[in-house]
This record gives sequence, C-alpha cells and structure tokens, in this order.
Amino acid sequence: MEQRLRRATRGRVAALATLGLMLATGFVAGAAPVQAADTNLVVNGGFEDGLANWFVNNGNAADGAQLSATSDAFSGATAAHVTNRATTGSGPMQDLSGKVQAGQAYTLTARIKYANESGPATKQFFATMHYGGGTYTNLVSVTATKGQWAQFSGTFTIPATQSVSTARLFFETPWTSTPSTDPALHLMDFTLDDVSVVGAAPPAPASKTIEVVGKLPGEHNPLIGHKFGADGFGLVHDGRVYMYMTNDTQGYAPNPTTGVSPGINYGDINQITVISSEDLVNWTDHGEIQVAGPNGVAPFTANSWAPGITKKVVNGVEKFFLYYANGGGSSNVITGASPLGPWTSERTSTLIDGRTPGAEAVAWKFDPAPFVDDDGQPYLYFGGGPASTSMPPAERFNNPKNIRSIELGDDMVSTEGTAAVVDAPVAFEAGHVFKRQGKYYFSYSSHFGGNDFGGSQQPLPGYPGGGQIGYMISDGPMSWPKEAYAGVLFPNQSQFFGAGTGGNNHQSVFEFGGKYYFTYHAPTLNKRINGNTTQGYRSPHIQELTFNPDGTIQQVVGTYAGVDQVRDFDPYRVFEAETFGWSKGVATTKVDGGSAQFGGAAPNLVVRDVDNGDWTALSSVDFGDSGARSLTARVRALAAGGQIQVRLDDVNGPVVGTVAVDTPVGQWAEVSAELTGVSGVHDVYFTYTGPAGADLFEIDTWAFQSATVDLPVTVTASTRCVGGTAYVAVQARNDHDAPVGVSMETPYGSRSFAAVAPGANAYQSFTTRAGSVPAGSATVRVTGAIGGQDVTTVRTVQHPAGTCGG
Ligand SMILES: [Ca+2]
Ligand SMILES: [Ca+2]
Ligand SMILES: [Ca+2]
Repeated sequence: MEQRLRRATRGRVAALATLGLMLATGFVAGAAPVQAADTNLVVNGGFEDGLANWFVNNGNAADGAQLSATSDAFSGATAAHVTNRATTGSGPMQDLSGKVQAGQAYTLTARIKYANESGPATKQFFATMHYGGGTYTNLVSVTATKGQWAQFSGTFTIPATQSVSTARLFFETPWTSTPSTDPALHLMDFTLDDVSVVGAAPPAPASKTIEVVGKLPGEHNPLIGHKFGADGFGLVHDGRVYMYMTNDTQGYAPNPTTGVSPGINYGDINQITVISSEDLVNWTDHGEIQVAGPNGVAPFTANSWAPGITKKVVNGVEKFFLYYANGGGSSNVITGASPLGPWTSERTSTLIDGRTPGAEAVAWKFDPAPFVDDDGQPYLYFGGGPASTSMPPAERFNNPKNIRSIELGDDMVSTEGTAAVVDAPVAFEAGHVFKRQGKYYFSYSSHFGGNDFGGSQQPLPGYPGGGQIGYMISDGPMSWPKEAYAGVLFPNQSQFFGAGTGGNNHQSVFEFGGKYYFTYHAPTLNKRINGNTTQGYRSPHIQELTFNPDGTIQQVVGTYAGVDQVRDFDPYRVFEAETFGWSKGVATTKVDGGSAQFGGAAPNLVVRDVDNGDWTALSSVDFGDSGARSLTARVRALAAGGQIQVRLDDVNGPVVGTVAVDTPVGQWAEVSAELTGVSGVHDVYFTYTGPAGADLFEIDTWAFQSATVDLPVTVTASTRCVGGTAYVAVQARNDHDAPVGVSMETPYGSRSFAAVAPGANAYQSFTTRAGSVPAGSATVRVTGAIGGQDVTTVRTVQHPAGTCGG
C-alpha cells in the first residue's frame, strides 16, 4: 500500500484517509482488468508526438520543472525526460479530467528510468492523481533499479464519492518536505515512456444546449439565449460592439434528467466569451478565448474572470489589450492583433499582484478595467474585497478604500508609479471608468456587508445598499475622493427581474452611434431554464444610459426589452450563421479555419445541435424594395431529409422559401433556395425540420441574394485635409469573386479603374481646391459578370462636411 496523505505544509488535505483505493500496486501479472472495456484514456502516452498533451505538474507553484523529449526511449523513437525538479511532485502530467469516472477501476502501465550517478541503487516512483485542491492520491508504485527501465503495472479504483471534475495524472518520487537536503535521493531526473490508463470509456459529456427560448422574440435582453456570459465589457471598434464576458457556460453541467446544473464554480472558469453586434440586437458568437490554464494564452494564470478591454496604437500598430482577473489574487493582460485575436501574452507573470506598489492593502487584486484618456495616457482600475482590518469599523463599511487606480505604461502591459486609492463608498468590486464631456465617471459594485466589513454597519445617508452600482464624477482619472460620489446608477438587478436574479453585478459603459450604453448581468437565462431557483449562471444585458444637464446619470431601469436596434440588418452579404437575434434549442461550436465574415485570422463557429423544431432568427432585416431572390447557406448534413424553412416575422409565419439540405452527409456544402415575397424590413426565422431524434445538420454561414442582381462591393466616402485643402476620398472594395470595373463620380472630378481584383480596393482622393467642403455624395458604378451575365451596380455614398483648420 502506497497511499498516504501529504502533510499540510504541502497544502494538501486529508480527504482520503480510509478510502482504500490504492490497489494491487505493481504486481498484478495475470490478473484480469476489473473493467471489461479497454479504452486507453492517455493521449500520446508513448511520446511519439513529442510532448503533446503533457506538461509539468502544475498543482503546486513550486513544482516547476522542465520537460523535454528524449530519444532514450523504452519503445518507439521518443520518451519524456524531466529535469530541474524542485519538489518531489515535479514530473510529467496529463489532464484526465472528464475521462476518468468515480467508482470505476483502471489499469495503469508505464515505463520509467533514472540514471543519476550519485543517486541510490534503487528508487521508488509513484503514479499519482491530483483531484484538485489539496487532494492527491497515489495510484500505482514501482521500485526501479538505477539505469534500467522499470514497469508500472497496477490497477486502481476511484472511490464513488471522489469528485473527478479535476483529475490530473502525474509521475513523481515519494514525498518529503525538504527534498533539497538530498537532491540526489529525491530530485533526480527521470525518463517516462509508454503510459496507459485503461478502463471504462469516458462518459459522453452532458449536453449544455439551452433547450428553452432564453431570449424571447421581440425582447433584446438577455443579449443571447444559447449560452451564458457575465461581467460583460463593451468595446466599440469599426462600427461594431464587442462584448467580452466571463465564460459562465464553462462549468455549466445540467443533469440530463433534471436539467438542473450544480451551482456555478468560478474556479472552473479560464475562458473569456466574445460576442459582437453592429445593431445591439443580432449578436454574433465568436466563441471562447482560452486565456488561462495549461493550454491558455497566458498559462501562468489559472482563471479569467471579469474581462476589461481597450485598444491603443503601440509602436505604430493598433493592438487590443484584454485584462482579466486571475482569480482574486492577481490580474493580467493578453494582447490581440484584432478584437477577435489572435491573442498572445507579452508577459510571463501577472500584471497586478502583491508586488504592485500601492496595492498592498487590497484584499482582492482583481477586476482590472482599462481606460485610455484622450491624450493617450492609459490607466487601469482594479481591486475589491474586504476592507483592511486595520481601518476603523465604520470606515471599513462605508469607505473601505479597497479599489485602486494606476497608470499603465505606454506598452499597456506594465504599470507605472504607485496605485492611488479610489475612495468609493461601500465599494466591493467592478471598478470602471469612462469619460464624457471632460468629466471622468467611475462606477463600481457595492458590497453586501457582513463580518468582513467590520462591526459598525450603518450606511451613511445616500450611500448605496448591497449589490448596487454606484458612481462618482471627477475632473481627473486618478482623483477619486469620497466627495466625488454621485449616487446609485443601477440598483440590484433583482429589483427588476425578481426572485432568483440577485447576487453581484459588474458593469461597463460604452458610446456607440452617439448614445451611451450600460452593460450589466443578471441570471435571467438561468431563471428561464430553472425558474426562481437559479444556480448563479449569469447573462449579459444592455440598457441605454442617459444624462441630466448637470452631467449626473439618470438611474438605469433594467428591462427585458433592452435597447432599440440601432440599424437594420444587411442580408446581402455572407454572414455567420452563429448570428442570432433569437434562437431555440441550438448550440455553437468552434471549427477549424477562419471566418468568412471576419477574416481568416478570426475564429469561426457553426450552429450545431440542430433538431427538428429548433430555430434561429434575425431581427429587423432590410431586404429593400426589390427584395431577395434567394438564400444560400453553407451547411454540413448530418442526416438525410433535413430542411431549412425561411419565415418572416414569426416562428409560425408563412414559409417563403425552403432549403433542402440534401448534400452528402458529413461534408460541408453550399445549398440554396429561391424565395418568394421577401421585400421590405422583417424579422427572419430559419426553422429547422427533419427526422426526429437526429442531429440534422450544422450551419456555417448565410447569404441572401438580392432580386436586383447586384455586384458585391463595399463603397465608402470620407473627407480629409491635406495642407489645408479639403479632399473627398472615395473607396470601393471588390467583394466579388472576379475582377470588376469601377468608376467614381463626384462634383470634384471622376476616375475609372479597369479591373479591380477580388478583395482589392479602388481608391481616389478628389481635391476640392477649397479649405472646406459641404456634405455631399459620390456615385460609384461597378461593372462585372455574374453567372455569365453582365451586371452593373450603382451605389451612391454620402460623405460628411469637412473644414480644414488653421
Ligand atoms: Ca516512446
Ligand atoms: Ca437542439
Ligand atoms: Ca460560421
């Protein structure tokens, strides 16, 4: 028996004292496996794919070691070699979470060798499972002879009561608290090969698909009904709003029978969910960024809560900086080449932590929110949690001084100087800053009181109650005395959405199209799934933010109606099918390859879990007076007999076209159908039919074709100044798959381009020969061929007035 408990000094708890799960260590030759199934759960156990799927034990920050591929293999060409071991737990690790099951028996085999000259003649090694937290269990042991390959071979049974949501297999030497006193005995390098864990096949993952209609047709909150998302932070870029959210869906695991998930576990969350919209009602799902964890962009972080994002030109390149909370203890940042990535980590350690000057007394160094001022100077706001116990009790409650502001470096991934106190009344978390008409606005979430906030819990007059969004107004981004407090901007969401929707909140503010918008979360989708007993899974909401003449904010009222759609949806382009105004019964998944709409470097998702009776819908689609001729979809049939019905304005509205998904099963293909009577502005419902009980198909993109055959071209016009002279600049991008001719006409001249290549731009800047230009228009005529027919498309584009200074 090799099972034993690690001492508390190693941060492990005594969870397994009597479980008797160490079985038959090493010596079961000839014994039949307990399990009849013989699935090997270890990937790349022979290391013939190098170190793929393996990493160094990350259960303990001090367990850092180096893993390399070696040709000194027991079999095949490669094995894994571990060096620079700092603790006895330093060793190769593979994550078997989601594969091993409680109550099941497994057979483990592996080959191991050590050869250090100063080492002992024989040495015991363990295969150990880390079940998360402080729970470690030795599974199988072997005693190796120096310089020779030894074989692990044994079975182990996971106790029926063991939580296996985290299950990481690793190899190590027997524990001692001070291995450095005799490194030759305890910290030798070793080599591992041919690892297998054979037993019951992994359980099919429980479906996370939201079966209810989580966002009701006609309503605009929550923003999406097919997944969760919390702590939303809005970014406006290039005519779109991007929302970055804590991926509350990550740990969502509804029981297949009851439909009820265990309560949310923030510790499970290491991804950030991204959605975007150009109209605030139809949202495109961009999937999740794997930010933290062993395979994350920043693998030195474990969690990715409460994102905050901004953009800045650094060294001439526009970059996107995505900040997030690495649990409560620290905050970090990753860098994107676009709002949709690709993402990289410029840092190898956390940005905000216990070493950050001025943050020493902050209990939770989390919730980082960036703000770039008009002069380009960036700032970061962070912090929260219980007030310092060294403060007087009354002050701990009313003015806990637990939030900070700090300057960011020009690189956006470092801080400068010392953090300053944000003295926000009754503050708890979720600091955020925006600027309007020269004034800075700091908003935050207030605490719920309790012992953490001292004995005297009498709120000062006007101060916020628990779980509310308060705000302050200041003339400077680092100046937040308590006198700047301006009131409650948003009461707790339960005041609007009722039982089951209480809890914390986290807000942001963005300006879009001349209006201000307020983002917050509420577990409204969770409530639609489970009624008033919710499990903490939160959904993003948006309301408009309006200001009084004195600059104070009118208190926001939370509604399911949400905000107005700011523009009609343009159907005459290829757009992602994972764009919904509303949906029922579908899910999304990321697929290889880039996005047809957002570019090859952007992630692409498809709509999946499409059953008979499921549907997706788009709000307020403008088909124009002449209307749509046809619909094209890129689909992958999964069963014969599936169809896509197109309906207008209601899920039960008349069918105006039917796409037969009759392409070969399993292959991506384009399918299309003619449409009748589709013109003007309508909500569009895609309703899915086919054999019951089967996944019908997946959908990647949609495109409607105009009844007026039209060459796809994107035309823009702007005004600019060169040397005090106003110019009208006209650009036409050829979105067609063949060359087109382009001619541009303006009051200031005209120009023709003979053959503009697919994807290329025709561009001309026309001088007005004057210092200013009134608003006006340019006409762009595009000629080309579609299906052998010559087609001319004429576009008129407006440009604004412009006056050149000086
Ligand atoms: Ca091998
Ligand atoms: Ca479904
Ligand atoms: Ca897609």
